[in-house]
Amino acid sequence: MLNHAEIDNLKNWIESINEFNSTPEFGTTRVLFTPVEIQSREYIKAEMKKLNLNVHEDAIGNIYAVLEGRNPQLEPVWTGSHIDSVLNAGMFDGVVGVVGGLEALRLIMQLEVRPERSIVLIVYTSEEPTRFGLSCLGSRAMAGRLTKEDMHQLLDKDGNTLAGVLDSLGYSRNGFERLAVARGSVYGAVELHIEQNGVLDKEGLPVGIVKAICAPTNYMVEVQGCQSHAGGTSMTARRDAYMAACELALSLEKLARESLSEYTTVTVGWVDVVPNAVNVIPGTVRFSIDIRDVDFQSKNILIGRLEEEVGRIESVRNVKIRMILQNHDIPMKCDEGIIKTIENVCLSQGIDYRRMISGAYHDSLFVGEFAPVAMIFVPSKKGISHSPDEWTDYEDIAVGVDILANTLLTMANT
Ligand code: HGY
Ligand code: MN
Ligand code: MN
Ligand code: MN
Repeated sequence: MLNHAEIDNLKNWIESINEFNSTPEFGTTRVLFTPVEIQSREYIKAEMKKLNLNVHEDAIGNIYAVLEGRNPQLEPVWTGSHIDSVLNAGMFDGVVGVVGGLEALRLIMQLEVRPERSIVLIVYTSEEPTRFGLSCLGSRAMAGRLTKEDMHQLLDKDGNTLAGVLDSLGYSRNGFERLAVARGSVYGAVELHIEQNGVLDKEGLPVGIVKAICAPTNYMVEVQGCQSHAGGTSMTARRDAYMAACELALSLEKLARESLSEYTTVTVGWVDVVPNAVNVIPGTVRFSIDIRDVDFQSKNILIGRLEEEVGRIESVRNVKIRMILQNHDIPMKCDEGIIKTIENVCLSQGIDYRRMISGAYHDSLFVGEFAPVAMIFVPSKKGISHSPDEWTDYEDIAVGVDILANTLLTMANT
């Protein structure tokens, strides 16, 4: 178990990273490649170098910190997470896996004998879709699911392309062609993360072991009706884009509630109403759809039914609805072997745990395409996340770090 000084060190790392925040008055905002996110990258690289880890970055800005093992030619063990955030978020999402991984490496370096395999701590670029509208850019590129063309097409709200931003920061010289990670070249990867749901908190459990990670399917929906007068237009003569959007959103919610899958969620998180005036019937409404499921087939069934609903609403409301697909990702089962290792560590440490699903996606969703993955969750107070009220006790994080360190060490000596 971590002692008080080690827990204070964790707290100091988390609070120091939280200083790099563009909305200190309202939660934490650290958007990809903004000044605060770049400063946080520099800070974490400096902390990695203080531990004598050798640090390098790839062409999309993933940061690698290597603890060299006795046999560095063996497939390494990976750990890591992200430091970018959604808007006005909490201070633990992703950061816990980065500083927890750093502390795990620090603990392992204190041991007499170095592990067989190298252990690599990774800070994945842009797990959040906040800037370019697509999640997990760094791990997606490692899995070969982000092409050079994608990087030239992904735009932020100011019209910058991801490729242009990477060029301006000098990352491209690291060779885009070296980004993809060969299947089998990583022995296994374990990510420490906050649960972002309330199961562990409610059940009073310190650790969750993730059995499967939900995958997102994201759409941008555009509803085209007819803008007209709020009073002059009778109820029968309207082609109200907003009411059509609401009907589609409620149909979507009903489909998710009826899903037979173990875990399905749907969210409409962003809405743009045109012209957004109190006495004008909206002519155009754009909104986001985020569908998550732990079962790919069930997600595809839900999507098929949603498309039927689109057709029905278009005809009864005489509107046009466009569903622009952004990503349609595949859920990831975690590796039974690594899960068993984590369970054995928990048992040997006398730490209570349960297996569970992750409703949130993580970089492990894509790392799992080329390496066996598993995740360790620590409790989120009241299940709140992606909010300034996100909280995890430092003592809980320390337990997660202890389990992570022992798991990484066991894997690195296998
Ligand atoms: O949305 C997610 O699941 C992740 O936290 N970005
Ligand atoms: Mn998140
Ligand atoms: Mn996260
Ligand atoms: Mn994540």
